[in-house]
Amino acid sequence: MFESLSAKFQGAFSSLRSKGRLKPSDIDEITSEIRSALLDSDVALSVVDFFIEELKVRTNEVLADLNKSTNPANAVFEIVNSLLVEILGGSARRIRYAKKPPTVILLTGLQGAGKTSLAGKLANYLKAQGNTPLLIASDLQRPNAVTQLQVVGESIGVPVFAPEPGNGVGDPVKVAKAGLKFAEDKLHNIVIVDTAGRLGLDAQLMEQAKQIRDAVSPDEVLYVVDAMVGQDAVRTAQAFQDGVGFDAIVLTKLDGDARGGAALSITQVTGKPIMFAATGEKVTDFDLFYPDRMASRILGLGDIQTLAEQAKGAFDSDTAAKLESKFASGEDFTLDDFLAQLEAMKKMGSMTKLLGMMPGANSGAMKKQLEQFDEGELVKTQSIVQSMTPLERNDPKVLNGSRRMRIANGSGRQVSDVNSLVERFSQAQKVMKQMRTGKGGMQLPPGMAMPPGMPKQPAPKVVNKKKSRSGNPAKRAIES
Ligand SMILES: Nc1nc2c(ncn2[C@@H]2O[C@H](COP(=O)(O)OP(=O)(O)OP(=O)(O)O)[C@@H](O)[C@H]2O)c(=O)[nH]1
Ligand SMILES: [Mg+2]
Repeated sequence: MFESLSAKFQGAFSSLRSKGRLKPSDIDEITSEIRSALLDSDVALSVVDFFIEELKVRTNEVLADLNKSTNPANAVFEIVNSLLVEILGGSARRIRYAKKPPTVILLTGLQGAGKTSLAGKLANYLKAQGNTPLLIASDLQRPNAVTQLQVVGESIGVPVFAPEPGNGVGDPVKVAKAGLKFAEDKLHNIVIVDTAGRLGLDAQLMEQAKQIRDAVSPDEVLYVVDAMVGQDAVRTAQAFQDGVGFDAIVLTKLDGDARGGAALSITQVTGKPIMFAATGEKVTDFDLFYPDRMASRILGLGDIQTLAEQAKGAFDSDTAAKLESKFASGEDFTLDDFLAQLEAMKKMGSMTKLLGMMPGANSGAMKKQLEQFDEGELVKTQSIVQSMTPLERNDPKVLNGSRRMRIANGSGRQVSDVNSLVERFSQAQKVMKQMRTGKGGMQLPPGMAMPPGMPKQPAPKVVNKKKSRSGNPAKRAIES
């Protein structure tokens, strides 16, 4: 998902980086490229207008400073990053539990949005957190909707409250109420109410959802939306907001390859945060949504924090301890550490998904690699790093042209592959450094040593105000 948006952003920045000092016309150019990238990806016009207006204001405010910074293009990049984080809701939001259990979560959304699947994914996640969820089948519209939820419930070991079989069409509002009573009696601390969807918006659907809402007084109404739906997504979300109201959004089908920009617009348009993301049909294809991590992915920096959390189990304790002390002492994350990550990842399943979180995953060389992923490709990526000397891995700045050529030859890759790897790596490294020194603070997963991918807070407008170490900013961009 978001590959084309990501590729366009990266293309725009790659040409900006080649410019060194920036003139107002360069800013105009990148602004217009970003505008068309957003529009082409189906981002809602109002959101594009906001984004571009803010981008112009923020870059203008700091244009003089931009050219004093070590890397003017990166300063613009940071502004775009912070704007992306902003339209995605700023900070992550999690479920608010009721003071007096059960916490009631109501799922709404169009037909086929992924509500029933999400009910299972969410219940599975909450159960793993030590909760005792109950699923309530309040979709009595489709004949097999109840059975679908029962099958999901059974597969994850979560009970499902459903109307007695043979009860005809039944009344979903009564089922919801009875289910809630059942949960109170049986001391379930969370209930998840699955409701019926319709193909399009209709008054009856809204009315039924409203009645269920009023019957169970949910603590959280989640609006489930298929991220593959195009521009209609925003209009439909607004209609649901007016009709039923919701507290947060769940994006599903993020594993698809549609443009997805409309889904990215819903938060800005409705003012509601995205809480979860579904990335496949399996019950475990479920992630908490982090605006900063998503922005990081879209900008081609990958999602090293999620990667780190998932790779946690794959690191042996020695490597983990080494990385932990390294991170604590403020030492740079090096290509050797990167190599250790790759080795650890090899021990895990779903390599494509994991690699998709790597810096540059959506850029030319690596995107192709992902699409045609096989174990041999991973070995080649590793071989680029392995073809480097210890000095080069520790300090990629020494990688001049002839060293890069030697590495390309040694690893059987192109120099451009080496360049791309080094460039993405050093960008990610910088962000990690900002994380460590930044005000926002940082939370590592318990026992985990890996540096995270992006700041928790939106990045400051211009983060890089240091004087250029090299006189020529373009040269610095290549050097770094
Ligand atoms: N690839 C992919 N498929 C998904 C995802 N979430 C749901 N699906 C599939 O989408 C289809 C519809 O999902 P459901 O959960 O039944 O959708 P629903 O909103 O409950 O639909 P109705 O009950 O008809 O309103 C199913 O085939 C799911 O397996 C996802 O994140 N990725
Ligand atoms: Mg359903």
